[in-house]
Amino acid sequence: MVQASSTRALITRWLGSRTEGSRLDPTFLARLGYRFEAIAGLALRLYGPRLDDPDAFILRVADLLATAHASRPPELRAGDAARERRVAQGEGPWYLEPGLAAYMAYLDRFAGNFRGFRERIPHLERLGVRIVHLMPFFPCPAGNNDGGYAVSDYLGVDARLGTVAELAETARELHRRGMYLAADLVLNHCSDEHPWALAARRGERRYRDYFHVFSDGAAAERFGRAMPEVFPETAPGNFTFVPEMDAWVMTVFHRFQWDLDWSNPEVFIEMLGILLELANRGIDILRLDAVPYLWKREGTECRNLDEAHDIVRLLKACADVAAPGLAFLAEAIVQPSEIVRYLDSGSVEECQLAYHASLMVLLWDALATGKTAVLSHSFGEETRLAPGTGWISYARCHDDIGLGYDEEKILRAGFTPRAHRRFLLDFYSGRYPGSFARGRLFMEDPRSGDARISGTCASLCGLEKALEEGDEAAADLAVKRIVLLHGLAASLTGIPLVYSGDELGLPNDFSWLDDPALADDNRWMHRPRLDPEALARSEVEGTIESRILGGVARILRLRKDIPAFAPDAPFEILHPGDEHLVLCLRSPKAGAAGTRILVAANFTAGNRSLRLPQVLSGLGVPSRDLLAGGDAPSCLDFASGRIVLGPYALAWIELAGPGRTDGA
Ligand code: OTU
Repeated sequence: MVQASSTRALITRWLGSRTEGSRLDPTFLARLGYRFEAIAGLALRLYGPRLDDPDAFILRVADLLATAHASRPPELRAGDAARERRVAQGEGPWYLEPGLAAYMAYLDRFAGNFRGFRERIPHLERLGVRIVHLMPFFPCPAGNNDGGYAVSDYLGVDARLGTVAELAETARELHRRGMYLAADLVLNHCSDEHPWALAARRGERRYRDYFHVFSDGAAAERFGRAMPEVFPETAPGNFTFVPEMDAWVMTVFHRFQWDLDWSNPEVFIEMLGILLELANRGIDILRLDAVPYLWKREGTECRNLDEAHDIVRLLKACADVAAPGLAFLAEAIVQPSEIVRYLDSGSVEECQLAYHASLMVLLWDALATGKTAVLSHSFGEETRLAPGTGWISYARCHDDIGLGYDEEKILRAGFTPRAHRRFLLDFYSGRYPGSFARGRLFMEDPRSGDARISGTCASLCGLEKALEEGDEAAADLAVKRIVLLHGLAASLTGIPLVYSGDELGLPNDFSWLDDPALADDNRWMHRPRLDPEALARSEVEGTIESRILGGVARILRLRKDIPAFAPDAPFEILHPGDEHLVLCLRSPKAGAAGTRILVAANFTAGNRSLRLPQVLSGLGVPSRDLLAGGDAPSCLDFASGRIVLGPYALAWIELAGPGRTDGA
């Protein structure tokens, strides 16, 4: 281990080795000095045993940081400084700025390409989102490439979508409008057509070592024994036999996605260089794809291992030196207690944002059952976060909905876990009698009976069925459900995220079945193209599209100016004694001005009434419903203190007067 004193010696040695030593940017040097010990410590912990010359490795990392910082465009450096200033002045990190909302889209499906994207920005502004996640836009193999998550060149741009220059220009354009760009770093695996994989196939030792390769099939089998399968139906097993190499390569996702061996320090150096270069193109948030899978150890599930966390810490410490404006978003769709570990990481930071996968599942649970016990009892416990971190709260994304929550919570809510799971799968695949949903099962595993759920928000909420049956009342309820889910994502905690097409209520898209490259992956049913006609209809008052877009936009607009809805403002779930309602008390952060808000949601198609003084005893006096007048209205009667929530209504009741002062 390098000790503190030798750390200083090492940094001095490094400065001496740089010809431009004296010309290095002082801010850069200050940042490097501040992080150097953490970087050296993590690098040695991860790679020490594999390094002949640990000092040389650490100096290489420092070199990379210096080079990346030197080529960081001036406007991005100015942005870094502004973001650091915010924090220094006590305004908190930029990505937790109150009012931010996010949108995610496949560039081709949303706008054709980077050039078309520019013309779609007004749509995003109308919706009220300021963070845009453009999903993988990198070169990838033709045919099945897992929606671009099989990357063949991390620093290129898929020619069908545009050029590297257009990517940087898109980032600049977004920044000019006060918006931010999020993009993927697909760091667990690359495509089997990536030059590293091609070189490994040719037998180049250096590159073979970039992957987990087993010449002995039995050894691979042993290694994988405890590893779960991500796509059991279409990509069973965790290894693929590669004839040219006469060996088994680890492929946890698809056979064309080769897992990188992050225990190899050269893989770390490669990925760090890529990360810093992407940051220099103006990306503000890097979504760390499949981050739980980074480290593998025989005999384990090869998920959520401590080393995976150390890798993220090391990457973040490095990014903080060369591109300190950059935030990491953890894509860790794992158990709630494991997700928070990517955020709450002790003294060295890890990710700043993470998908609130548990909230997402809990919302769908409540919608199917019409009961909120599982949500109300689980949500709070899993959601306490470290300062400076926040959730991305969402109803749908491009992936399936997995039902991976703790069985104990289901039991506590009075359900039998197995039967409950079966019910949810039947409900959302439309098999359950009376179900309004039109989804499909994804990755059904006949051995375990497990499956996940595919379908767009609208189709799962009943819009597809209602329109097909020409049932206006049912369509009306479906619209309310869609707005309710987005409204809760916008007001329970975190930063709300809208998945492209959901703001227009786009139904399942069955064209995926006609494309052989997509046909075995039904997640494509909920990745519709942004239909220009639906977009046009959204501008016509009274249409379904305008009601959904209008409803969601209104919620995002109103939320923007409510301090209690800052992403990291406190919340508390209240238990109203009505199993069909969710009640959540939001308070402005300590020291911030603003009133408390009671978020109230009805998960049934009927009216529910509630006596507020009872649930609010001592918490404050209801003054008005900030959402009143919307699509699913509530009715607040001051005299009696009673609120009537209409079908699937959401209310934001502002509280005045006496109340507890925690957080306020
Ligand atoms: C991610 O999802 C992406 O979001 C998917 O679109 C990709 O197919 C996949 O990675 C491979 O790149 O299993 O069902 O805990 O759950 O990484 C989706 C994280 C997935 C995994 C997640 C993965």
